Amino acid sequence: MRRPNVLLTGTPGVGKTTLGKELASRTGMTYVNVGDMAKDGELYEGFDEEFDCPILDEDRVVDELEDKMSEGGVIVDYHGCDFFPERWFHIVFVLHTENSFLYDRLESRGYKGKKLQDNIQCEIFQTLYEEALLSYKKEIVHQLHSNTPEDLERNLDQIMQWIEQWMKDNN
Ligand code: DAT
Repeated sequence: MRRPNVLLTGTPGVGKTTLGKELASRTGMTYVNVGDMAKDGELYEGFDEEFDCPILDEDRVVDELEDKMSEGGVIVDYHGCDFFPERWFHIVFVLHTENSFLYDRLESRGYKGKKLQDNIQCEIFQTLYEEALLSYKKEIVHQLHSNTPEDLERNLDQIMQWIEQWMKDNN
């Protein structure tokens, strides 16, 4: 049975991990958190002093994921999307959170100063939505509100319905 690959992207704190893990547990699909994968495998190529974070070795991430992605049924979670091969994904969801909610979530994660401001700005300017539209066909890119637990449930329902339909159409 063929299953689709789903990309969840958006600014840190918008709820990708929460949605991705729950989606995986309800569908039996495989959840991949690219940030964790990079940390575990030390897939870095330096440190960005300005943004206070390691620089992802994008080529090694792509190499390590290639086999899994070609099997299908993978949910990928990352706050970037322009370096994945376009052919990997059947649908792309960009999560969006209002600033008042996002600010609290990032603050309670320990973000402050420039890092907090940069992430809030990233969300205000819809940076990840733009990046997704430049990297994938616009027909497969969808924005989802991710402010409340009700949003989470609705997003799960919608994505599961979409997956079910995709499987009917492709098997
Ligand atoms: P991300 O993976 O995008 O960085 P996360 O899943 O770790 O985000 O979520 C950040 C915090 O926000 C975490 O404490 C859970 C909470 N959260 C996620 N989605 C939510 C939603 N729809 N409603 C309320 N809180 C949510």
